[in-house]
Parts: sequence; C-alpha cells; structure tokens
Amino acid sequence: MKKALITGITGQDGSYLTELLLDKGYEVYGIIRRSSSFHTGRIDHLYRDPHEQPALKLIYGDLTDGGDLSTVVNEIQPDEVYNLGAQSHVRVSFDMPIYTADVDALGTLRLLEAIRTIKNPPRFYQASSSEMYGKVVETPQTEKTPFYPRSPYGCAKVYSYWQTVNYREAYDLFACNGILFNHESPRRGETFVTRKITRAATRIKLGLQKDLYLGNVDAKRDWGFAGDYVEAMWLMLQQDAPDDYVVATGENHSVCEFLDEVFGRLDLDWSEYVKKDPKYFRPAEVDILLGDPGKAKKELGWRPRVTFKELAQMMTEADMKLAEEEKILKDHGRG
Ligand code: NAP
Ligand code: F7E
Repeated sequence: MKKALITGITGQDGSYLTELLLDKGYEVYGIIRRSSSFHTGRIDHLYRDPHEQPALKLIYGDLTDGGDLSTVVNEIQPDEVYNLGAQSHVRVSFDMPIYTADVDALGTLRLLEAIRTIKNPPRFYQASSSEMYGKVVETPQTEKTPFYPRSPYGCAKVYSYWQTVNYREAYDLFACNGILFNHESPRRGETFVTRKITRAATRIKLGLQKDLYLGNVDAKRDWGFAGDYVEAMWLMLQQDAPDDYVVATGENHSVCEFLDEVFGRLDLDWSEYVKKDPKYFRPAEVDILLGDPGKAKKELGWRPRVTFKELAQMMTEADMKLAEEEKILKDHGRG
C-alpha cells in the first residue's frame, strides 16, 4: 500500500485529493493545525470513525514548525508528499505578508529539507499558482512564461516554485510544480469570489440576505473544478521524470460573467444587489489570467471535465441546499 502525506488536508483541494488517493488504495496521512474549533468539515465524511477508515490518519503539525515536519516525515516514510498547506487568500496576504511568507515560502523549504534528509525521499508535489504570473507578460500563460507576482502571496509562491526546482536539480529529488489556475467547487472557502457569489445569490433568493459587497468585478480568471485539478496533481507524481505543469481550462471569464451565470440561473438581476466595497479591492490587482494546459494534456493525458457553466450550476445548487436548510432553521426560530 502506497503512503501519501498531505499538508493542507482540511482545505478544498486536500479534501478532493484525499478522496482520490483513498479510492486508489493509498494510506493517507494528513497534517492538521490545532484549532480551538472544528475545522475538519471538508473531510469529516472520510474520517467520521477512524476505525471505519483506518487508511486515513490525521497528525498535528504546522508548516511553521520545521522540527515537527521532520519528525512526521521520518515516522511515516511516505512515498508521496503533497504540499497543499498555505495561507491561500491573496487579499489577506497584503494584511499578513510576513506570516504568508513564513507559511507559503519558508514552509515549503522546511518540508523540502525534511524530505531531502531521509533515506528514501518521497516524490514531492508543490501547489504552485497562476498568481505567480500576476501582471502577465504574455497570454496565454505556459510553463515558460516569466513570473511577475503582484502580491505577497504570489511572491511567496514564486519562492517555493524555485526551491522545488532547485531541490530537484541539486538533490535529484522527484519534485514537481503544479501551476494551477483558479479552481473552485462547493467546498471552496466562502471568502473567495465564486463561492462568495453563490452563497450570497442563493441567500438573497430566499430572503436571507439583502446585498452583496464586492471589489473588482472586471477581473478575469481561468476557472476550473477542483475535483478535476487534484487528478492532475496525482498524475504528475506518477510520471517517469519530475517536471512542472500548467493546469487550467484554457478559457477565461470575468467576475461579472460569473455573476450573470449565477444570478441569471436564479432569475435575479445582480446589478440590483451588488455594491462596491473598497476593502475588497487589492493594493495591486491581477487583472486577467488565462492558462495553456497543452503540456498537461499531452504528457499527463489530463483533461478538465467540468465547464464554466457546469461549475456555476454545481456551486449554485449546493449553496441553494445550504440556504434552504438555513431558512428552515430561521423559520423555526432557531436561526
Ligand atoms: P484552502 O482551502 O485555503 O486550504 C489551505 C489549507 O492549508 C488548509 O487545510 C489550511 O488549514 C492549511 N494551512 C494553512 N496554514 C497552514 C500552516 N501554517 N500549516 C499547515 N497547514 C496550513 O486552499 P485550497 O484552495 O485547497 O488550495 C490548496 C493549495 O493550492 C494552497 O497552497 C493554495 O495556495 C494553492 N492554490 C490554490 C488554487 C485555487 O484556485 N484553489 C490555485 C493555485 C494554487 P486550516 O483548515 O487549519 O486553515
Ligand atoms: O479573487 C476579484 C479579486 O479571491 C478572484 C486563490 O485560490 O486563486 C485564488 O486567488 C478575483 C480577483 O481568487 C471580490 O480582486 C472582486 O481579481 O476568488 P479570488 P484569486 O485572488 O484569483 C489563485 C490561483 C490562488 O492561488 C489563490 O490561492 O475576484 N474580486 N470582488 C474579489 N475577490 C474576493 N475574494 N472577494 C471579493 O469580494
């Protein structure tokens, strides 16, 4: 049985990747942070009873604690390590640049050091990001496009990208960068724009919310489905040689188009509800991203399956169920 170690297992991608690896018969170890409240909602369905699911094990740890990462890696001796843990919110990275660098940049280095020093180093996946292209120097963006990050988050991810390349070249590690463009799902964090929109639109439809406050609605992103993207992560670690790959749909849309899609589906006109709030604008914005997934298609045989419209529909339907449950509680005086 192969062993995989995942940082960021409680996040959106961690939960889909865990499902995929358990399905493939892996033993999965996840590093979780200690928190004063429960934050395992996305993986509870996989872990409700550890005796029922002995193939999934959670261990306390943190990317800011290198000693602990070393101990965990030494104890588990994993075959594959997926580094998905991060302070992943671009806007928040402007408020917390040093913490973001500690987790998203130095955290990767700590993990690379931990795996480099064991006898049989595991294969390593680094969650790199299209945010590294920032103020893009060419369109569409490929594996060869130079980086121009526009946020503390983007800068930290560029650092981790190069450390991953460097450990591959210097120590012959099987280390890969997945340069993933935005990917969403019903499990997306509620402060990212797609999920913020589907949550708000469905709550507005049921009279639970009046307005939706947003920032730059002209920004364009290449949005795919997270469930499709974790498959590309796994495929990268199954190749004969390590390499870096862009994972994207090759299509982009504005935030306005996403609003059209979601509110339109609910027979609502978003312009009646959406208000601008300066706090959601960023000191430096990434206006437009568009990925070219040609290499991943050709070499990994990977394809995005869910379209933009299907993604909007999937997220709207899932959030409508949540809004309906909330409404029932409210109507019964428990909301
Ligand atoms: P997410 O939902 O925000 O999940 C982030 C995960 O990292 C959570 O499990 C979080 O744990 C964990 N984490 C945060 N700080 C940590 C620390 N100090 N030590 C250990 N774990 C920590 O992010 P996601 O959307 O799943 O993204 C997964 C990865 O891909 C991230 O590295 C992100 O930057 C990158 N990425 C995402 C996208 C995208 O569009 N989703 C695109 C490109 C790259 P808690 O539950 O305790 O907060
Ligand atoms: O913003 C605009 C915002 O926060 C998308 C992370 O997963 O993908 C994600 O980063 C766009 C931006 O994602 C609001 O200004 C307008 O132009 O959903 P987002 P992101 O910044 O692209 C990359 C690939 C990652 O790696 C990151 O980890 O939407 N926008 N109004 C807004 N964004 C938010 N969050 N909230 C608003 O109210």
